[in-house]
Amino acid sequence: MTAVKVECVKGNIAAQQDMDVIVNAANAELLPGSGVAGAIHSAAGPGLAEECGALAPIRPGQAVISSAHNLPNQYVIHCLGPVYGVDEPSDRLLADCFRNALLLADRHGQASIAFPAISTGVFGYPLQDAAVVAMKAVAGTLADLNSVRLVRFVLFSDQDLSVFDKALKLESRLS
Ligand code: AR6
Repeated sequence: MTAVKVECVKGNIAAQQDMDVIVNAANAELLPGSGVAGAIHSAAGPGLAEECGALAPIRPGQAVISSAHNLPNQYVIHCLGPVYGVDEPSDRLLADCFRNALLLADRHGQASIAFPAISTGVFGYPLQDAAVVAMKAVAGTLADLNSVRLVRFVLFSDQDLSVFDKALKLESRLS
């Protein structure tokens, strides 16, 4: 097991120049959409949607990898989070997104990965609960990682950032 740093920052997931992998809060069809998916697809250019067509559809909790096209990263990992109150058990499906994305990045030998707050926008997952699920999922995956050394959560507002920061501090297995 390598030492893995986990951090939370405020920012735009599509502007993480220093990260090897960014994660998309995707829809099942891996189409551009709004929110995170819209920002990632518009920064990546139309080649991303073209490549994604062959990878879709995906199930809640699943993660698939594509190249990053015009983005400054190596790869984009697309996760379908649960729609809150519809896809059950939502906590396990959300945790699967983080775990599967981390394992996929690791299998591709990547050192750094940036996550948005999957499912907490259009999909309606309460932010505080999502933050706890995310931190537990990362902590529970650490022992299985070989190449990943930095995990970054990118939050869109100061308020969201403080919720994730608090969840990080409360997860004793994360530094
Ligand atoms: N960078 C970082 N965080 C962002 C950004 C950004 N550029 N834009 C929004 N957020 P959402 P979901 C925050 O709705 O809930 C899409 O249409 C946002 O404030 O993007 O998983 C897809 O196509 C929220 O906290 O993802 C799917 O249909 C979080 O990111 C569906 O929405 C996630 O918001 C996915 O819904």
